[in-house]
Amino acid sequence: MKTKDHLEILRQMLRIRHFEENLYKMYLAKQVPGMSPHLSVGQEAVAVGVCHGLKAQDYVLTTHRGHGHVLAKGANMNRMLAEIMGKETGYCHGRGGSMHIADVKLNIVGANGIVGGGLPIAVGVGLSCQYQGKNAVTVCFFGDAAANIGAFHESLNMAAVMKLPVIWICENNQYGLSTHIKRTLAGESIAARGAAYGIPGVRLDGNDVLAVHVAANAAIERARAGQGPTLIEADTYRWYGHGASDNRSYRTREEEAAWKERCPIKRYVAGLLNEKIVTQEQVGQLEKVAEREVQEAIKFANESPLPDPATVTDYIFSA
Ligand SMILES: Cc1ncc(C[n+]2csc(CCOP(=O)(O)OP(=O)(O)O)c2C)c(N)n1
Ligand SMILES: [Mg+2]
Repeated sequence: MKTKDHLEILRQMLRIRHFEENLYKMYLAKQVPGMSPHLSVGQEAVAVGVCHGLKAQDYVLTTHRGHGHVLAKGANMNRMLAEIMGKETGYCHGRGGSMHIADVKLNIVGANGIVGGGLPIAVGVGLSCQYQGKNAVTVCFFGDAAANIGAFHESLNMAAVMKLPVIWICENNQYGLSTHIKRTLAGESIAARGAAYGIPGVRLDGNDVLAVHVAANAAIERARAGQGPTLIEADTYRWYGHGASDNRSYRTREEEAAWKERCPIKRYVAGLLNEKIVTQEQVGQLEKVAEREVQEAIKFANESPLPDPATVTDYIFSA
Protein backbone atom coordinates (compact mmCIF):
# COMPACT_ATOMS: atom_id res chain seq x y z
CA MET A 1 0.00 0.00 0.00
CA LYS A 2 1.24 3.46 -0.88
CA THR A 3 2.03 6.14 1.72
CA LYS A 4 -0.77 8.29 0.35
CA ASP A 5 -3.27 5.49 1.11
CA HIS A 6 -2.00 5.21 4.69
CA LEU A 7 -2.31 8.96 5.12
CA GLU A 8 -5.82 8.94 3.71
CA ILE A 9 -6.90 6.08 5.97
CA LEU A 10 -5.50 7.90 9.00
CA ARG A 11 -7.07 11.19 7.92
CA GLN A 12 -10.49 9.57 7.64
CA MET A 13 -10.27 7.86 11.03
CA LEU A 14 -9.20 11.10 12.68
CA ARG A 15 -11.99 13.18 11.17
CA ILE A 16 -14.58 10.65 12.35
CA ARG A 17 -13.05 10.62 15.85
CA HIS A 18 -12.88 14.42 16.07
CA PHE A 19 -16.40 14.82 14.69
CA GLU A 20 -17.96 12.48 17.24
CA GLU A 21 -15.89 13.62 20.24
CA ASN A 22 -16.97 17.21 19.52
CA LEU A 23 -20.56 16.16 18.93
CA TYR A 24 -20.63 14.40 22.30
CA LYS A 25 -19.36 17.50 24.09
CA MET A 26 -21.95 19.61 22.29
CA TYR A 27 -24.71 17.21 23.25
CA LEU A 28 -23.69 17.28 26.92
CA ALA A 29 -23.63 21.10 26.74
CA LYS A 30 -27.23 20.95 25.46
CA GLN A 31 -26.27 22.46 22.13
CA VAL A 32 -27.78 19.58 20.15
CA PRO A 33 -31.58 19.23 20.16
CA GLY A 34 -33.46 15.95 20.19
CA MET A 35 -32.29 12.55 21.23
CA SER A 36 -28.69 11.64 21.86
CA PRO A 37 -26.72 10.77 18.72
CA HIS A 38 -25.30 7.24 18.69
CA LEU A 39 -21.52 7.48 18.66
CA SER A 40 -19.14 5.05 16.99
CA VAL A 41 -15.99 6.24 18.79
CA GLY A 42 -13.67 3.20 18.96
CA GLN A 43 -15.14 1.63 15.81
CA GLU A 44 -13.56 3.90 13.19
CA ALA A 45 -11.38 1.19 11.63
CA VAL A 46 -14.40 -0.70 10.32
CA ALA A 47 -15.90 2.29 8.52
CA VAL A 48 -12.60 3.44 7.04
CA GLY A 49 -11.12 0.01 6.30
CA VAL A 50 -14.17 -0.85 4.22
CA CYS A 51 -14.88 2.51 2.55
CA HIS A 52 -11.28 3.10 1.51
CA GLY A 53 -11.71 0.31 -1.08
CA LEU A 54 -14.96 1.66 -2.51
CA LYS A 55 -15.44 3.68 -5.67
CA ALA A 56 -17.80 6.61 -6.21
CA GLN A 57 -20.33 4.37 -7.98
CA ASP A 58 -20.60 1.99 -5.01
CA TYR A 59 -23.44 2.17 -2.49
CA VAL A 60 -23.43 2.30 1.30
CA LEU A 61 -26.24 1.62 3.76
CA THR A 62 -25.84 2.12 7.45
CA THR A 63 -27.51 2.06 10.86
CA HIS A 64 -28.42 4.30 13.78
CA ARG A 65 -24.64 4.35 14.51
CA GLY A 66 -23.61 5.52 11.08
CA HIS A 67 -21.67 8.80 11.25
CA GLY A 68 -18.37 7.05 10.52
CA HIS A 69 -19.71 5.14 7.53
CA VAL A 70 -21.19 8.17 5.81
CA LEU A 71 -18.14 10.35 6.52
CA ALA A 72 -15.85 7.65 5.15
CA LYS A 73 -17.99 7.48 1.97
CA GLY A 74 -17.57 11.21 1.52
CA ALA A 75 -20.52 12.86 3.25
CA ASN A 76 -20.21 16.58 3.85
CA MET A 77 -19.49 17.31 7.50
CA ASN A 78 -21.20 20.72 7.44
CA ARG A 79 -24.46 19.28 6.16
CA MET A 80 -24.23 16.35 8.58
CA LEU A 81 -23.80 18.48 11.66
CA ALA A 82 -26.46 20.93 10.46
CA GLU A 83 -28.83 17.96 10.09
CA ILE A 84 -28.07 16.66 13.57
CA MET A 85 -28.74 20.18 14.91
CA GLY A 86 -32.08 20.37 13.10
CA LYS A 87 -31.01 23.13 10.73
CA GLU A 88 -32.46 23.90 7.28
CA THR A 89 -29.01 23.46 5.66
CA GLY A 90 -28.78 19.84 6.84
CA TYR A 91 -29.02 16.77 4.64
CA CYS A 92 -32.77 16.40 5.29
CA HIS A 93 -33.45 20.11 5.90
CA GLY A 94 -33.22 19.38 9.62
CA ARG A 95 -36.15 16.94 9.59
CA GLY A 96 -34.27 13.67 10.02
CA GLY A 97 -31.38 14.09 12.42
CA SER A 98 -28.50 11.74 13.05
CA MET A 99 -30.32 8.53 12.09
CA HIS A 100 -31.53 9.71 8.69
CA ILE A 101 -28.46 10.98 6.92
CA ALA A 102 -28.43 10.09 3.24
CA ASP A 103 -26.74 11.57 0.20
CA VAL A 104 -28.16 10.16 -2.99
CA LYS A 105 -25.50 11.86 -5.13
CA LEU A 106 -22.76 10.02 -3.19
CA ASN A 107 -24.72 6.73 -3.26
CA ILE A 108 -25.14 6.88 0.51
CA VAL A 109 -28.56 5.27 0.58
CA GLY A 110 -29.05 6.15 4.20
CA ALA A 111 -28.84 5.46 7.88
CA ASN A 112 -31.71 3.57 9.46
CA GLY A 113 -33.31 3.71 12.90
CA ILE A 114 -34.80 0.24 12.53
CA VAL A 115 -32.38 -2.42 13.71
CA GLY A 116 -31.75 -4.66 10.68
CA GLY A 117 -33.79 -2.30 8.50
CA GLY A 118 -30.97 -1.67 6.04
CA LEU A 119 -30.42 -5.31 5.10
CA PRO A 120 -33.46 -5.91 2.87
CA ILE A 121 -32.94 -2.47 1.33
CA ALA A 122 -29.37 -3.49 0.46
CA VAL A 123 -30.77 -6.53 -1.35
CA GLY A 124 -32.95 -4.19 -3.40
CA VAL A 125 -30.04 -1.90 -4.19
CA GLY A 126 -27.85 -4.87 -5.14
CA LEU A 127 -30.59 -6.36 -7.33
CA SER A 128 -31.09 -3.02 -9.04
CA CYS A 129 -27.36 -2.76 -9.81
CA GLN A 130 -27.24 -6.31 -11.12
CA TYR A 131 -30.36 -5.81 -13.25
CA GLN A 132 -29.05 -2.58 -14.75
CA GLY A 133 -25.60 -4.07 -15.33
CA LYS A 134 -23.95 -1.39 -13.19
CA ASN A 135 -20.42 -2.12 -12.06
CA ALA A 136 -21.30 -1.16 -8.49
CA VAL A 137 -21.15 -3.00 -5.19
CA THR A 138 -23.38 -2.34 -2.20
CA VAL A 139 -22.00 -2.34 1.33
CA CYS A 140 -24.47 -2.88 4.14
CA PHE A 141 -23.22 -2.11 7.66
CA PHE A 142 -25.20 -3.52 10.59
CA GLY A 143 -24.73 -4.26 14.28
CA ASP A 144 -24.33 -7.60 16.05
CA ALA A 145 -27.89 -7.43 17.40
CA ALA A 146 -29.23 -7.11 13.86
CA ALA A 147 -27.85 -10.57 13.08
CA ASN A 148 -30.68 -12.01 15.18
CA ILE A 149 -33.42 -10.18 13.29
CA GLY A 150 -35.46 -12.12 10.72
CA ALA A 151 -34.56 -9.70 7.95
CA PHE A 152 -30.89 -10.69 8.34
CA HIS A 153 -31.65 -14.29 7.32
CA GLU A 154 -34.02 -13.39 4.50
CA SER A 155 -31.59 -10.85 3.11
CA LEU A 156 -28.51 -13.07 3.26
CA ASN A 157 -30.43 -15.90 1.66
CA MET A 158 -31.82 -13.85 -1.20
CA ALA A 159 -28.54 -12.06 -1.89
CA ALA A 160 -26.73 -15.41 -1.99
CA VAL A 161 -29.31 -17.13 -4.21
CA MET A 162 -29.19 -14.26 -6.70
CA LYS A 163 -25.40 -13.76 -6.38
CA LEU A 164 -25.94 -10.08 -5.71
CA PRO A 165 -22.95 -7.74 -5.45
CA VAL A 166 -23.57 -7.04 -1.76
CA ILE A 167 -21.06 -7.01 1.09
CA TRP A 168 -22.44 -7.62 4.57
CA ILE A 169 -20.38 -5.88 7.24
CA CYS A 170 -21.36 -6.76 10.78
CA GLU A 171 -19.85 -4.40 13.33
CA ASN A 172 -19.75 -6.66 16.35
CA ASN A 173 -19.27 -4.12 19.12
CA GLN A 174 -20.21 -6.87 21.61
CA TYR A 175 -23.47 -5.29 22.75
CA GLY A 176 -26.97 -4.57 21.55
CA LEU A 177 -28.00 -1.82 23.96
CA SER A 178 -27.21 -3.39 27.37
CA THR A 179 -27.18 -7.02 26.23
CA HIS A 180 -23.92 -8.83 25.54
CA ILE A 181 -24.00 -10.67 22.23
CA LYS A 182 -23.04 -13.94 23.99
CA ARG A 183 -26.45 -13.95 25.66
CA THR A 184 -28.36 -13.69 22.41
CA LEU A 185 -26.29 -15.41 19.72
CA ALA A 186 -26.82 -19.09 18.95
CA GLY A 187 -23.84 -20.71 17.28
CA GLU A 188 -20.18 -19.86 17.48
CA SER A 189 -20.19 -16.53 15.66
CA ILE A 190 -22.08 -14.30 13.25
CA ALA A 191 -19.51 -14.99 10.52
CA ALA A 192 -20.23 -18.73 10.81
CA ARG A 193 -23.75 -18.03 9.61
CA GLY A 194 -22.33 -17.32 6.15
CA ALA A 195 -21.97 -21.09 5.68
CA ALA A 196 -25.73 -21.51 6.00
CA TYR A 197 -26.13 -19.39 2.89
CA GLY A 198 -23.13 -20.76 1.01
CA ILE A 199 -21.14 -17.53 1.15
CA PRO A 200 -17.74 -16.76 2.72
CA GLY A 201 -17.97 -15.73 6.38
CA VAL A 202 -14.92 -13.92 7.71
CA ARG A 203 -14.32 -12.89 11.31
CA LEU A 204 -11.57 -10.40 12.00
CA ASP A 205 -10.14 -7.81 14.35
CA GLY A 206 -12.27 -4.78 13.60
CA ASN A 207 -9.81 -2.49 15.38
CA ASP A 208 -7.11 -3.35 12.84
CA VAL A 209 -7.86 -1.07 9.92
CA LEU A 210 -5.56 -2.88 7.51
CA ALA A 211 -7.06 -6.27 8.33
CA VAL A 212 -10.50 -4.81 7.66
CA HIS A 213 -9.29 -3.23 4.45
CA VAL A 214 -7.74 -6.43 3.07
CA ALA A 215 -10.82 -8.53 3.84
CA ALA A 216 -13.22 -5.90 2.54
CA ASN A 217 -11.24 -5.54 -0.68
CA ALA A 218 -11.39 -9.28 -1.29
CA ALA A 219 -15.16 -9.13 -0.76
CA ILE A 220 -15.48 -6.11 -3.06
CA GLU A 221 -13.51 -7.86 -5.81
CA ARG A 222 -15.58 -11.00 -5.45
CA ALA A 223 -18.81 -9.01 -5.65
CA ARG A 224 -17.62 -7.01 -8.67
CA ALA A 225 -16.66 -10.23 -10.42
CA GLY A 226 -20.26 -11.45 -10.12
CA GLN A 227 -19.40 -14.10 -7.53
CA GLY A 228 -21.89 -12.84 -4.98
CA PRO A 229 -21.88 -11.64 -1.40
CA THR A 230 -19.49 -12.03 1.53
CA LEU A 231 -20.25 -11.73 5.23
CA ILE A 232 -17.62 -10.01 7.36
CA GLU A 233 -17.84 -9.87 11.15
CA ALA A 234 -15.54 -7.20 12.58
CA ASP A 235 -14.95 -7.36 16.33
CA THR A 236 -14.84 -3.93 17.87
CA TYR A 237 -16.18 -1.87 20.78
CA ARG A 238 -18.12 1.34 21.28
CA TRP A 239 -16.32 3.44 23.86
CA TYR A 240 -19.37 5.40 24.94
CA GLY A 241 -22.78 4.19 25.99
CA HIS A 242 -25.48 3.26 23.52
CA GLY A 243 -26.61 6.89 23.81
CA ALA A 244 -25.67 9.65 26.24
CA SER A 245 -28.19 8.56 28.91
CA ASP A 246 -26.68 5.06 29.11
CA ASN A 247 -24.70 4.71 32.37
CA ARG A 248 -23.03 1.48 31.17
CA SER A 249 -23.92 -0.42 34.34
CA TYR A 250 -23.96 -3.67 32.36
CA ARG A 251 -20.21 -3.67 31.75
CA THR A 252 -17.08 -3.01 33.77
CA ARG A 253 -14.69 -0.08 33.57
CA GLU A 254 -11.86 -2.66 33.27
CA GLU A 255 -13.42 -4.11 30.14
CA GLU A 256 -13.70 -0.62 28.68
CA ALA A 257 -10.10 0.19 29.54
CA ALA A 258 -8.87 -3.01 27.89
CA TRP A 259 -10.66 -2.13 24.65
CA LYS A 260 -9.42 1.46 24.77
CA GLU A 261 -5.90 0.03 24.92
CA ARG A 262 -6.73 -1.43 21.53
CA CYS A 263 -7.73 1.95 20.11
CA PRO A 264 -7.79 1.52 16.32
CA ILE A 265 -6.21 4.92 15.71
CA LYS A 266 -3.49 4.62 18.32
CA ARG A 267 -2.54 1.17 17.03
CA TYR A 268 -2.45 2.27 13.42
CA VAL A 269 -0.34 5.34 14.20
CA ALA A 270 2.08 3.24 16.27
CA GLY A 271 2.54 0.84 13.34
CA LEU A 272 3.04 3.65 10.82
CA LEU A 273 5.60 5.39 13.03
CA ASN A 274 7.38 2.16 13.73
CA GLU A 275 7.73 1.37 10.04
CA LYS A 276 8.68 4.99 9.32
CA ILE A 277 5.77 5.39 6.91
CA VAL A 278 4.72 8.65 8.55
CA THR A 279 6.33 11.09 10.94
CA GLN A 280 4.95 12.40 14.23
CA GLU A 281 4.68 15.82 12.54
CA GLN A 282 2.46 14.41 9.78
CA VAL A 283 0.21 12.79 12.38
CA GLY A 284 -0.03 16.09 14.27
CA GLN A 285 -0.85 17.89 11.04
CA LEU A 286 -3.66 15.47 10.23
CA GLU A 287 -5.05 15.92 13.76
CA LYS A 288 -5.11 19.66 13.19
CA VAL A 289 -6.77 19.35 9.79
CA ALA A 290 -9.46 17.07 11.27
CA GLU A 291 -10.16 19.44 14.15
CA ARG A 292 -10.30 22.43 11.80
CA GLU A 293 -12.84 20.69 9.58
CA VAL A 294 -15.03 19.95 12.62
CA GLN A 295 -14.75 23.52 13.94
CA GLU A 296 -15.80 24.81 10.54
CA ALA A 297 -18.78 22.46 10.56
CA ILE A 298 -19.75 23.68 14.04
CA LYS A 299 -19.61 27.29 12.83
CA PHE A 300 -21.63 26.42 9.72
CA ALA A 301 -24.29 24.56 11.71
CA ASN A 302 -24.52 27.24 14.41
CA GLU A 303 -24.92 29.99 11.84
CA SER A 304 -27.50 28.08 9.78
CA PRO A 305 -31.19 28.90 10.25
CA LEU A 306 -33.78 26.57 11.72
CA PRO A 307 -36.42 25.51 9.18
CA ASP A 308 -39.25 27.98 8.67
CA PRO A 309 -42.34 26.55 10.46
CA ALA A 310 -44.38 27.44 7.36
CA THR A 311 -42.44 24.70 5.47
CA VAL A 312 -43.34 21.95 7.93
CA THR A 313 -45.23 19.92 5.30
CA ASP A 314 -42.47 20.20 2.68
CA TYR A 315 -40.42 17.11 1.71
CA ILE A 316 -43.02 14.63 2.93
CA PHE A 317 -43.38 13.15 -0.54
CA SER A 318 -40.53 12.84 -3.01
CA ALA A 319 -40.96 14.75 -6.24
C1 LIG B 1 -36.49 -3.44 15.07
C2 LIG B 1 -35.94 -2.66 16.23
N1 LIG B 1 -35.94 -3.23 17.45
C3 LIG B 1 -35.44 -2.56 18.52
C4 LIG B 1 -34.96 -1.28 18.37
C5 LIG B 1 -34.36 -0.53 19.57
N2 LIG B 1 -32.90 -0.54 19.43
C6 LIG B 1 -32.25 0.53 18.92
S1 LIG B 1 -30.60 0.25 18.79
C7 LIG B 1 -30.74 -1.29 19.47
C8 LIG B 1 -29.52 -2.16 19.67
C9 LIG B 1 -28.84 -2.41 18.40
O1 LIG B 1 -27.65 -3.13 18.62
P1 LIG B 1 -26.68 -3.46 17.44
O2 LIG B 1 -27.46 -3.91 16.24
O3 LIG B 1 -25.66 -4.40 17.96
O4 LIG B 1 -26.05 -2.05 17.07
P2 LIG B 1 -25.16 -1.10 18.02
O5 LIG B 1 -26.13 -0.18 18.71
O6 LIG B 1 -24.41 -1.95 18.95
O7 LIG B 1 -24.30 -0.37 17.05
C10 LIG B 1 -32.06 -1.58 19.77
C11 LIG B 1 -32.53 -2.85 20.34
C12 LIG B 1 -35.00 -0.71 17.08
N3 LIG B 1 -34.54 0.52 16.85
N4 LIG B 1 -35.48 -1.43 16.02
MG1 LIG C 1 -23.85 -3.91 18.81
